[in-house]
Amino acid sequence: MITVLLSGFEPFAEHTRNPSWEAVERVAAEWDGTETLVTVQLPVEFGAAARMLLDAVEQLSPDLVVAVGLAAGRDAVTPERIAMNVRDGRIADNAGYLPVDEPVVAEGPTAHWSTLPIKAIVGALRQHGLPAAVSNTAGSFVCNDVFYALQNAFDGSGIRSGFIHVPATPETGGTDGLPTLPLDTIVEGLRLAVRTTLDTPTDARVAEGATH
Ligand code: PCA
Repeated sequence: MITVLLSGFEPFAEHTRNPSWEAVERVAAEWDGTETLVTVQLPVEFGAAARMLLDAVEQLSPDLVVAVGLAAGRDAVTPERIAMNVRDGRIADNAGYLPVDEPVVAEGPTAHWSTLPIKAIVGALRQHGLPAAVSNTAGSFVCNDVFYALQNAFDGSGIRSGFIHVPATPETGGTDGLPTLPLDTIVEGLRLAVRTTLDTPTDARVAEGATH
């Protein structure tokens, strides 16, 4: 039995809702494959969010982990290429913590690549008429913190993991003047991203190029 762990986040900053959580819940509830999809909602807190995700990993031993977060202002579903070993908040996290130029993992490598087939995911979404693009930075806030901790934990394991940022929806709040996508579109995009990853052999990632 294949187990897929999906994470989303609680609301933060000016946003009253977080579509990353709403979408992963729906992807899991509506999944029609033979795989088991499990979801976990993470706090928007440096360190604590990553610990919660890695605790779930330890409990479930998943075959694939896809962490999802909101990137308000983006207009496409964006698989992240690279996680950086830095915490540098523009705003404080939900626990009031605002790190400046700290590492996620002391003495850890500068960065980790995503091990999701990010180009195949973008291709699949576009083929279905959904807006998608590779992103070259997950920022330096809590999403990148979780992404880096996840990739660091799985480094060399052969288990696929990565991070996808999604745009705001019209219901997210605090998005005046920013682009939004309907939640249904985000759900369909994430569903396709998981399906594509499951259907793309690990070797195909290497064939596409070592950096994704
Ligand atoms: N987005 C934030 C943290 C939680 C979320 O959904 C980020 O991009 O870091």
